[in-house]
Amino acid sequence: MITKWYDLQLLGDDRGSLVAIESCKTIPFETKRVYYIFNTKSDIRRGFHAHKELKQVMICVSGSCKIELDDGKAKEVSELIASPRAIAIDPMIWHEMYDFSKDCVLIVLASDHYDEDDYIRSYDGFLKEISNG
Ligand code: T46
Repeated sequence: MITKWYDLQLLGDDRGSLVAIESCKTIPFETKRVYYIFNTKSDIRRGFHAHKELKQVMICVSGSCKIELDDGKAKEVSELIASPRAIAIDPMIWHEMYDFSKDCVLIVLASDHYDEDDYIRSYDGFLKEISNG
């Protein structure tokens, strides 16, 4: 199974909802970076890379989009909808996001600081790395 979900606890009361994410508790790594993706056009596809070492989880907090995860042998597509669920983007998983709704907001928690050298941006290069083990 390529796709791994983390079910986050929905906390809240009659004032509204709240979700808390704690490093090494709710998600299995220490978060060193948080970024968010929004205002993406519906006909845009983004991602098109895998990470060598970086661990990430992605949460859709508004709207929806799809994500395709590819381990070099099989591909799985999931729909992300605003909910207390996080999807794992593990190292050496090629990923692409698409079908963004206008109001889609994705929050991503990452295990390390930004490092372009950690990206594999060529699909052929990704397949080569996978086959080299
Ligand atoms: C990922 C998916 C899910 C930075 O300077 N710092 C950062 O922390 C990030 C994430 C990006 N950038 C720069 C690099 C590019 O010039 O922002 C620009 C857009 O990033 P990128 O084209 O990589 O965006 P996506 O949506 O294709 O990929 C992003 C993350 O980069 C990536 O790690 O896994 O979201």
